[in-house]
Amino acid sequence: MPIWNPEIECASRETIEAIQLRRLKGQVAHAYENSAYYRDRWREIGIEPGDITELSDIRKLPFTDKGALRDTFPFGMFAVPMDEVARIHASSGTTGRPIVAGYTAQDLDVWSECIARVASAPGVVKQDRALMAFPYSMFTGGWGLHYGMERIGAMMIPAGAAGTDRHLQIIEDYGATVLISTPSYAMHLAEAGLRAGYDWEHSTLRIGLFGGEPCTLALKHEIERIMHITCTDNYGLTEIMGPGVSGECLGSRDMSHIAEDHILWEVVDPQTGEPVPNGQEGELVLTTLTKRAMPVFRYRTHDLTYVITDPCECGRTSARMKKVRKRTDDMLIIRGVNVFPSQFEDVLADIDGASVHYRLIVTTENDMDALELVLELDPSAFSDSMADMERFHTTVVETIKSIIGIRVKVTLVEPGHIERAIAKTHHVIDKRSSL
Ligand code: DLL
Repeated sequence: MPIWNPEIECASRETIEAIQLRRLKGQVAHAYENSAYYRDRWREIGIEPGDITELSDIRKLPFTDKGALRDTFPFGMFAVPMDEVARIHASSGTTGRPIVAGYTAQDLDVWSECIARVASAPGVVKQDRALMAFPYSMFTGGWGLHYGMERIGAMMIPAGAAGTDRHLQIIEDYGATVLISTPSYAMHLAEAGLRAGYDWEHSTLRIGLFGGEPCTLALKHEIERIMHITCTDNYGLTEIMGPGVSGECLGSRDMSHIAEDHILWEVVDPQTGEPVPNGQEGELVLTTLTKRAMPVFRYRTHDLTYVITDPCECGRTSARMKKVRKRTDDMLIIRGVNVFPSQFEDVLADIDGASVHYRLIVTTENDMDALELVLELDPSAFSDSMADMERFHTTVVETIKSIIGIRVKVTLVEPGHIERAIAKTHHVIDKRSSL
């Protein structure tokens, strides 16, 4: 598979670290000179740009979190005059003010470069025709990937949130070869196509570029199986850039290469904020190295992962982060046991007849979290026989009990019952706050 920028993506660790250090110093100086927010904060704790002499000095700087971005809404973290800001994006989240990200023309250029790398990894080339199914909105997914794909020279089909019927028609009419969307939307489109009698096997579509939400291997394989395509899952967040922070290659399909020349990564213990050894799971903390409009230092992503730096079989040497499946803030405590929704996905992936569609409903019972799993049956497992259904139900309850260690209420529903999300899927429905 082509590597977009081998000089950087395959550079030695020494080269990468030298680039990172030079850029980190530049980024700190830029923020100190041009952002009152950072200058004031660093002065309070006696930090000056000259204190950064090696990469580990990053730890002298304080963490930044969502709260800081909300408090300075909308432009308080910008470090360039407003007439140099070429674009803004925002992520709404569920509560409070949106998180705003700003980009200069140079930042947009870097962003497109990072997307071009991610898209090249599964083999996107100039001859491709890409159906954009992310909305063109304040969300970074649509515009970010659009311009990165144009950097490769691919033809963009800017459908946005046109709906499944239109998307199917567009694939057929214009011979789309790449689908860009969340994995849940891709699954939704795959199923809608099957219902409409669409012949995925002979469709022109060959690659899926997904991201924006966790994607299980089971879900990815299911989409690949139905649509007869190769999919990669790509990670990013508005605060740092949007998509393009890291991307899956076809070498190690459960890891994503980080754009290390533009982003410095750390993995810390979420409780103490102290670094964890390489390869050990913790919270991902990111620092921008080249952002002009809105530099961000030591951003607490809340995403849990681990990072390794040994070279990958795809030829890239850039550090790889394990796919993000859990966040520090999605842990549930059920009768004293700490559980993440992703654990249920892993258990269900190994049960024949369980589909990839599920919801976890959290309520409070006797002052503790109580959990119900609503699980959609795979069409192959659906049966009119009560005895068969009861047997399947018992298997699900008992497997969860033996692997995760808790007994949950399991409700089985027929295929198609669970609503499909057009954008990010929220698997957990938390009813606790309303009780
Ligand atoms: O979701 C950026 C993006 C758009 C990435 C399109 C890839 C494709 P936000 O809306 O700010 O940005 O959400 C960022 O979503 O901290 C993760 O928790 C989660 N997330 C994003 N991509 C992935 C992924 C975009 N591939 C938050 N796997 C992040 C797991 C993901 N989680």
